[in-house]
Amino acid sequence: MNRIPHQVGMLVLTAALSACTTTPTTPPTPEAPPPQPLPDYSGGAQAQVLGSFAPVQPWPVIGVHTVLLPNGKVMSFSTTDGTGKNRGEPPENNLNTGTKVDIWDPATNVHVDTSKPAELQHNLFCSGHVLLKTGQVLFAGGNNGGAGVRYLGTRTSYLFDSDANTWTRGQDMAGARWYPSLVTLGNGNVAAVGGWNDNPQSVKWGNPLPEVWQTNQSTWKPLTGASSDTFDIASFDHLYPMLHLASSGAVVNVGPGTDLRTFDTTGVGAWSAPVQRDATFRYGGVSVLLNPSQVLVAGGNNSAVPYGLFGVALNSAVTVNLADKTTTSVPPMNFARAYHNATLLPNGHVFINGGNTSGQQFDDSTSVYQAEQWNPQTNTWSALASASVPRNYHSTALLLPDGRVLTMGGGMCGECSGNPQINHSNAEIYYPPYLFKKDGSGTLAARPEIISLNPELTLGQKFTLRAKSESAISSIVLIRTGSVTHASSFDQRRVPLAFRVAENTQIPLLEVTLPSEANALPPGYYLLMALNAEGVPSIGRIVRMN
Ligand SMILES: [Cu+2]
Repeated sequence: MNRIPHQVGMLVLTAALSACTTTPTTPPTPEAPPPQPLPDYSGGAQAQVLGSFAPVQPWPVIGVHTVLLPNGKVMSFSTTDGTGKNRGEPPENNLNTGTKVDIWDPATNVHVDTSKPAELQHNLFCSGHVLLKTGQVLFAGGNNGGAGVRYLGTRTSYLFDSDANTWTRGQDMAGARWYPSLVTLGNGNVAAVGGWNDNPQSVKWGNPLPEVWQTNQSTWKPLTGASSDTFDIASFDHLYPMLHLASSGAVVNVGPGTDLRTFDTTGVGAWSAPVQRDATFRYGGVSVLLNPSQVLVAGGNNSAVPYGLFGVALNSAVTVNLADKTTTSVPPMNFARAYHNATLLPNGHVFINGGNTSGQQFDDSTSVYQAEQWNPQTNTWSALASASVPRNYHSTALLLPDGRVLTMGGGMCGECSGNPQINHSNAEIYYPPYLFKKDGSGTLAARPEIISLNPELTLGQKFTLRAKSESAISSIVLIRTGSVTHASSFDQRRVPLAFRVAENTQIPLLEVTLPSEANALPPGYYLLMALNAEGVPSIGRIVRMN
């Protein structure tokens, strides 16, 4: 995937701003260079149904955290020494040791070690992170070592600029966070919620005070009216809480505890009274926004104890209506899973991989190798291909611009009780069924190609693109660029777009209309993909919603 050159982006932005939003804007010429097609790949006769995992490839880090950058490259990182060996050290030993960071270019398969201990002096292992509308990645909190039976968070924030490859320390937060979640709001600010504090003496371990990163000012604003202290019983919902921006503009917490709560981020902030989602804790489960008012919550460990050490993995799944906070059961997954990953695909299916059935954190002996997907249209799960490597606690999955899913990591267990082989510094790239011809040949299908595009978009705007395709384009979607860790995919969102054929020429000109609601399409970066009549997606072009 080639990046959008900055100069082109600026020219296009100027053009977009000067154009009336009610008339189609003209695609820029010359357009950004088109992305490279995938090399030949054979997935076997079943690939059109099951998809296919490519051979395992080594990875320079254990991919505990991963972020798709605006240039189409993939950042992944783990703790300082790459194994987690020092993750339980006391703070004085663990501070100022930096983070091991890798940046991988899917187009060339080249890795670059981007660890910069002079600039990044803290351990971002166990932080929360999202890609801001500015193009910088925001990191909040991290690992400040262990204290007795538990870990401590950090108050630090960092910004990574992928143009300059530089790290900048941001304003410290009011409180520390280990395992926080971040969620982007409709105005482009980012709420940071939960995580454990940095006070070894505290009875309650969770950080009860949400804060909002004010993107334009680069400052944190504590939301003093939204203390979650009252529901901090076992700090359970402070460990990577499942948060989603609803169409109302509020954030809804759908887990991993049993309750649903609405979080109003305006003014000083407020939490609504809880409503029960279902009776089971779902630590290590996944939650996926299906549309602006509905979330799928699947699997997890049914343990009321933080860390989920004494539960058992669940196969059950529910959907939650974010508007009225009602819960509906959906059929169970094919496998019970905890610490799995969920990835929204361009066709709207939810791809699930990894996890184990025991629900024990570093247990590879009960790994689920077979992936599966949920089709929200038919409300059914279907089994997919099997991976070769366990992907459990500390594994990640990320949709690549080319429509494949990068699955990696797992482990990072420190001394691992003498079992270091559960540290998986490798990756397997999954080719979903839509990439293959439907003739049983196992070879890659011809793909639509977006050949002309304005990479800077505005809410409510109509814009045009040209898409080359052997069959008619059936859908055009935006998928938020991914930012994943600990079974959480922050801000994951897929937005189908209305479009019409404006010029039925050999390479048709399509006029696309963007939603006008910022809460349905928050500012930031998305993959724009066009799917043909057979459901084959184009390679995604990275665009920015302003
Ligand atoms: Cu962790």
